[in-house]
Amino acid sequence: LKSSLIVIFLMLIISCKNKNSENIDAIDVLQAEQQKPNIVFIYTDDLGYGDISCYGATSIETPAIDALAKDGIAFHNAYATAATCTPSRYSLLTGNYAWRKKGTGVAPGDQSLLIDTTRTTLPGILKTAGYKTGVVGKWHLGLGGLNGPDWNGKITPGPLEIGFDYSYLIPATGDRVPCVFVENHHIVNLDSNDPIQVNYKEKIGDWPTGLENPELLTLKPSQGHNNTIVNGISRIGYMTGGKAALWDDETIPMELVDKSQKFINSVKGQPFFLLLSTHDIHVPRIANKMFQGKSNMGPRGDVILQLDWTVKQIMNTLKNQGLLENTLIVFSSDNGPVVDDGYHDQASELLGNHKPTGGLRGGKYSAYDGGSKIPLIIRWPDGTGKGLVSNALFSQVDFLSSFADLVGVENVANDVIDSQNRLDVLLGEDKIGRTSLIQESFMGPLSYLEGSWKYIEPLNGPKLVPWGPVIETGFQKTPQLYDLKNDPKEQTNLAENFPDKVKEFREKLMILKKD
Ligand code: NG6
Ligand code: CA
Repeated sequence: LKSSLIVIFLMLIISCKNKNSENIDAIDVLQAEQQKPNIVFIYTDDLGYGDISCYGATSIETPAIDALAKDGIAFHNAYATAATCTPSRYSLLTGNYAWRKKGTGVAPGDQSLLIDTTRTTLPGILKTAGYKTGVVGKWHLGLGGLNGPDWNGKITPGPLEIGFDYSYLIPATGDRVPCVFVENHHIVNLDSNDPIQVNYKEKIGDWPTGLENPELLTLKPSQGHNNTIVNGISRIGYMTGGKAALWDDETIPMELVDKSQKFINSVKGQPFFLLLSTHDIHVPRIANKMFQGKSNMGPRGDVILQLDWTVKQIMNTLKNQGLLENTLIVFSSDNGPVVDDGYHDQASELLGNHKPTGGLRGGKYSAYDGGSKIPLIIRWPDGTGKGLVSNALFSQVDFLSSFADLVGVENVANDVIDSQNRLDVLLGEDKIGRTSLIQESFMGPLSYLEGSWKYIEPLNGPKLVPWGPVIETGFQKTPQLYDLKNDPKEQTNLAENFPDKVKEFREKLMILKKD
């Protein structure tokens, strides 16, 4: 694909010379722009390494996602940069590890925009290269200036100020207020006679809360999530007003597919980049009627089927528009899986033999691989690497520099510290990939991966996620060292056997932290 792009550019130059024209003809430029592949990046929420059938799940079928893997490359050694959402997304969009910036842990729903509007971003780079850029779905990177979002006015800065041309957002997460969509700078369907108010410190207005009125709940919280009740579900944070703007939990995926289709259809004569950031399979897991009870695993399984439906709809849209031959599709997840993440939705009771992490240790929040080793599938439009399984080491922080290369942006500014150009990995040509990478756990230690070694820095803290989900955090007072090749489940701590390695990795991590 890289070489075919070069050929197209050469042909363009030759055709210009033939015409003996000094200025490149505008139509030729347009044609060259159109040769750049569209990019559809489906970024799922909390989907585990073992949650889909093409990554080994046997209790659930995900045919649309499996088809992507069959026609593309499935990466089995790829990592989100963190074990929670906000830092992973921050890295994807900025090309930097989030722990470099304070306050990039799980963001509250009234967080101000976490990405500096002056910095290099993935959508910004693609925009420079002639792409029309859109983001649809979960944002969770904050909105608005220092005082947070002006919910009843113009909500800015946000995605449009960091390189997106269009946005249709769940501002934070499905379990955080306000439960409304934000399109570009405004809440959708907000009635000015019923202004919206949001508060993350204390109750605001008179809407019932899960704590005070549990009898009103259709889904009961298991941890936290007992503030304002919206659609029978109590959330994190308090809100009141904006009734006409409230989303319907059961149709969120349909809404996101619809807005994605509209964005795709709106682009004319330009390549496009669509970041479709699904709410599935995050809590609250409210499957549409089409999927309720269909997985035999309860809502968590049902929303995996719903996610597969989303992928199918997007693929059908691309096919029907004749765009499949010129669209690169990426499918991945922002962090590892969690079973009970705060609501009694039978996820544990009905799990059966299903292993969301595919057997990896830990899960969402954790320093162990279950926290940030994620499925990653890339389907190239020309069939490059069709059916390949790659074990090359890859980090999502590398998309920025890799896509910059793909679209012909040669110099990425030096505010991008961590993103490496790993286009050859994404093309399936480089089978080794990164030498090393860093994983960020929630509240806790960083891990340093080099080759098949993994070092987890020593840090004192609770062994299990303190608020409920039975997940090992990775906190340990002494260093941990695992040989992932022979021990992918991180069972045997080899730190005492290899003190030199521990010392070497500790120093390397320290140097990287200072960069
Ligand atoms: C936790 C929430 C969890 C989820 C997570 C963020 C509780 C008890 N748990 O604090 O439900 O919202 O934050 O998930 O409130 S993430 O995928 O967006 O990072
Ligand atoms: Ca997440």
